[in-house]
Amino acid sequence: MPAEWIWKNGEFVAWENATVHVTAHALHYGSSVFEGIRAYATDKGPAVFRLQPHTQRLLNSCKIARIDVPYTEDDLNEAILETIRRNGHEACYIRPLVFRGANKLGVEGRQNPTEVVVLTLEWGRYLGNEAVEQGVDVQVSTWRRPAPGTGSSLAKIGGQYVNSQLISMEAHDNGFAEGIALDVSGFVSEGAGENIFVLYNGVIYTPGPWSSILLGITRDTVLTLLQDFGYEVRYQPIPRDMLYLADEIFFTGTAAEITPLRSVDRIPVGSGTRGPLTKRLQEEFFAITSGQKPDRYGWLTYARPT
Ligand code: PPE
Repeated sequence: MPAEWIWKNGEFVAWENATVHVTAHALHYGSSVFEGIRAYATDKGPAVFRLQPHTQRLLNSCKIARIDVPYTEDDLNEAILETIRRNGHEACYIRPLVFRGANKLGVEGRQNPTEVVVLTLEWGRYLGNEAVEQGVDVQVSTWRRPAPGTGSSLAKIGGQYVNSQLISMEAHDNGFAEGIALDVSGFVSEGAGENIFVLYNGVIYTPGPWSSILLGITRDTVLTLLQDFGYEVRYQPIPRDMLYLADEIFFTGTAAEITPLRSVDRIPVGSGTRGPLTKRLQEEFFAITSGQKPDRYGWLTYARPT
C-alpha cells in the first residue's frame, strides 16, 4: 500500500506528484542507487532496523557509482524518520533512491543533476505469507552473477538489478519462489534479492564477496546472532551440490527477512521443512525487531521517541 507523502530533494510531495522526466539518465542507463530498509512495529512506535548501516551503504554505493549526493548521512537519516512520521506508519518498508536525473543523454551522465527520494510503503512477507514458516521452493538459476570486475556486487546500483530480474523471472516461470545464482566460477552466490546460508554437518557456510554477493545487512545481523549461539561459520566458496546435501538452508534480506528453503531444484532440503536453527534465528530476529527482547546491539532507531 503506498503512502501519502514522499520525500523528494528535501521536501515532501504527494505520492502521485513524485514523478520524473523521460530524459532521466537513470531510466536509460540504470544510474540509480537504492536501499531497502524496514521499520518494525513496537510498543514504542515504529523502529527502524539498522538505519545507520543502510544509510552508510547507500552513500558507499553512490561513492562507487560516482554519484555526488547533496545530503549528509544525518540529513538522510532525518529524512527517513520524518517520512515515517509524516505517513503515520507503524511498520513499513523504506526505499531511499538516489539517481541521475534529467538533462542530457549519453552514458557519462555526470552533468545530470542528482535526485534523492525516500519513499515508504507497507510490504508484508516478500516470498509469500507461508514462506517464513513453511519455506520456499527454489531453483538454481541458469543466469550467473556478474563476474568480479564487471560491475560492483557491493553496491546496490539499479542497473545491476537487471541480472536479479532475469533470475527471478526465470524462477517464477518455472514455478519456483526464487532463484539462486552461481558466481562466475560456478560456486553458490546468492538469491536474486537475498543472501544465502547453508547448514551442513553442524557448520554454517556462507559465501563471501569473492562470489559476487551484496554484503547484506541482514547477513551481518544473522552472523552476529550465530556467534551468540556459538556456531562456527565458514566463509568459503560453496559448491552447488552442497545445497542438495544441506541440513538447512535459508535466505536473508531486508525484504525476505529470514526465509527457509524447503527444496532446491525439487530436492528437499533436510527434512523438507523449516529446520530448528532457522526457527531459532527467526525467533531471535523477530523478538529483537519487535522490541520484545532487549536491543542489545543498538539495532533499533525509534521514529517517534517518547
Ligand atoms: N543480495 C541482493 C542482491 C539484494 O538485493 C539484497 C537486498 C540482499 C542480498 C540482502 O541485503 P540486506 O537487505 O542488506 O540484508 N534486497 C533488497 C531489495 C529487494 C527487492 O525486491 O526490492 C531488500 O531486501 O530490501
